[in-house]
Amino acid sequence: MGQAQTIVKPRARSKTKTQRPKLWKVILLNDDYTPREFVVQVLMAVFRMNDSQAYRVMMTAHQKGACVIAVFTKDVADTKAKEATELGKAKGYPLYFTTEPEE
Ligand code: TYC
Repeated sequence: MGQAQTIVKPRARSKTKTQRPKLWKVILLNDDYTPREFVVQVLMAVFRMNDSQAYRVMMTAHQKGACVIAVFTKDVADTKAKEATELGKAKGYPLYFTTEPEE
């Protein structure tokens, strides 16, 4: 009697790659009415910046029209942009934060 042969079929290679979630930018837009100091306070409160970081971001938006603040998952970006925009709205300022996907 011949020996039984066990044929081991190679298993398909697992192709599970970890998908990174797409990140979204939160962008601060300039306007002519919101006081600079208030913009700085909102950046510190919502985006956990220190005062020199917040001042630099505010001045960039002030001079260039807009400034990317940070990137987050979509949910966090949307929530923070909304929260920061609401803080301005509550004071009657047109301060506006928007989001857009990273390439
Ligand atoms: N341009 C505003 C002013 O001169 C200050 C300001 C800066 C407002 C940045 C919004 O995103 C902004 N009072």
